[in-house]
Amino acid sequence: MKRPIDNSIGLFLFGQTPYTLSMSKIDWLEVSERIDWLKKPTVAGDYSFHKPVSIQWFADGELNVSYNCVDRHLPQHANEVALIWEPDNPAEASKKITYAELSIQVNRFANVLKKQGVKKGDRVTLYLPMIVEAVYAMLACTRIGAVHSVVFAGFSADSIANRIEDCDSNIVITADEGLRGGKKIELKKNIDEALELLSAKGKNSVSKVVVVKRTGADIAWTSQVDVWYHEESAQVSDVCAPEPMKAEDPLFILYTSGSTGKPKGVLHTTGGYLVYAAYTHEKVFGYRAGEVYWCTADVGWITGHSYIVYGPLANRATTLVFEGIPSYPDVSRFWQVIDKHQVNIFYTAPTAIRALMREGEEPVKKFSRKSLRLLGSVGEPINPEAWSWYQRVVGDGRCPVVDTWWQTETGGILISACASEDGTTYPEVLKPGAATRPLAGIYPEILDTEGKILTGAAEGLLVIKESWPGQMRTVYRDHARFEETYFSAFAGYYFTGDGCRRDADGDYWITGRVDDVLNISGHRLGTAEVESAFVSDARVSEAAVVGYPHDIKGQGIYAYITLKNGVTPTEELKAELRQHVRHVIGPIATPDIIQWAPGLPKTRSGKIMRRILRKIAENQIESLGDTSTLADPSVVKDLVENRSNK
Ligand code: 6R9
Repeated sequence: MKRPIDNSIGLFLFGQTPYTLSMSKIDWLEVSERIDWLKKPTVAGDYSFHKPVSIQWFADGELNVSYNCVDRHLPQHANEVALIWEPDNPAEASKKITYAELSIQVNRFANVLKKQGVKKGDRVTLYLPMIVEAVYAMLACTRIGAVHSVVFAGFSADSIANRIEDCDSNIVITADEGLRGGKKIELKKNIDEALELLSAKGKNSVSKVVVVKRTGADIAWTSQVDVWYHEESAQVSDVCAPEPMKAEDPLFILYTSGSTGKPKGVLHTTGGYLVYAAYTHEKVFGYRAGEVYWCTADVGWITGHSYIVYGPLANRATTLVFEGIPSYPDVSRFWQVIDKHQVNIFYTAPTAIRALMREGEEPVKKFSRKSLRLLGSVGEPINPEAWSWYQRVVGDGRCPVVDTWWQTETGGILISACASEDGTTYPEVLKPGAATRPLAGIYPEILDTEGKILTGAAEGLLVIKESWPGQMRTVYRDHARFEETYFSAFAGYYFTGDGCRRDADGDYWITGRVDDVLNISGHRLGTAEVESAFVSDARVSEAAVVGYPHDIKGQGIYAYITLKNGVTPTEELKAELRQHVRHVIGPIATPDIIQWAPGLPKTRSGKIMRRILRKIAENQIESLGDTSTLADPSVVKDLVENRSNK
């Protein structure tokens, strides 16, 4: 997919020199004034999407993120509620944390980290359930200039170990156990196991594990390493001066899956990210003071970072932190929480909507949901049926539904319907399934595979032409991978990895990933990661993994497995392999379908032809396409006959 030199776009290719942008319709410096700077920036964006790729925003500015999310609200609004915490079990008490209380907690947490030796620039790994301490810990890191890496609490010990090793973290923050859907998750045990794995490799950089008490479970304890958060926090002061940070100092690393190799550490920096998270939270949700805002994501994903923590708190919102799941104790849980806390803005994922839609309208109608004003969707394409149900049943036909397209890499929403200038209305007609329009300051293009710009109504590959403040800056410690992944397919553009259609009205419809990234229930997963988990079982010779359409998850995992000679293919072995992959990556990677494959369709040069495997998994065997270039076309016949998705 190399883009040939094309004079119609020569403006950006000419001389391949970096340029500073002055033509955008939005004045980003003016937008940057929404946050408090210790030193106001005098420059907005300075970037080049040509190699060497470099992206900077507000570079001469200085600020502190926790100050912006907490301290600056104190003089006038200390007693307003910052966080509402709703526990997994509705019988347990919820919590309301004011900005004054949040300030005390963040300062304390920051002092605990300092006491454990954390310094500016150090990487701190967080492996926490959805408890208020997760928010305190993130903000505490930003207060002292430490870089957090939040690892989703559903990931396995192996996955954590890889992430700790990659960013060389010296401190881990975890909890004894997590609670989700009434089930306990042994977080501390997973950390212990991860550190053992690292020690065995001689790669254990972690000196301290700070443990938050959530369930009070009996856990293993290593006294030189482990410290209880509640004991440490009782011994420190609740005053910790915010560290002045440069706009381009690293803020956090978040690992995400790509099409090749191991997950990459997406690096976001301080000033641009915060400006963009706050700006988009206001534009898209039209947040008004006093409203209760609820994003159901987990802080382990980018949606939790930008739209549970940083955007809402920078905007002095009341943001709801939910520990549980939509189906526990029953499938009315979301609607019950909405009534209980009088939620005005509700932001969730299509997979949850589809699962709840299957339960019918009755569990929704049991609750009034009168407080709702706006509904949002994120994480994967939303099918029109789910969109319409969300709008008609959940929103009683009176709440607009905004479908927000963005990525870990983009830091915040790039394409979505937005509130009107005064924040009160949304476009009259919102199309079910369309992400609609780019936000002000965002310049997408649709390209064909040759890199030609498609104009008007068109379908192709989605790229972004100009930088925006929330854009990732690099892959942590691997800038070459950053350039290769995002800027080499089409010179001069950020390539999103998504397919997209623009209709005659100019609305954008995201069609899904065009690379080897799966989207399972809104969670990103690389096929290569799942394949390498399979082949780490000694009985597996080769594995090829593809996605297939799944009613609830959006996409399911379909695996073709070739066993080593002499290994008998049995149903028990399938169950064991499924369990093995769960253990290596985490439950989100549980394969849905395993098909034994005596051989895989390969080209003569040995490359697996995934196109064919995808068609078989989708049960579209009429359109397998040309199989004549395969080294052994007969393997396809066997795979088709024995396919498991008929
Ligand atoms: C925010 C988030 C990013 C990928 C992205 C795309 C898919 C996200 C979407 C959507 C269609 C939407 N995606 N939102 N597809 N419509 N509204 O989910 O980040 O986990 O990095 O996933 O998710 O394929 O490329 P992340």
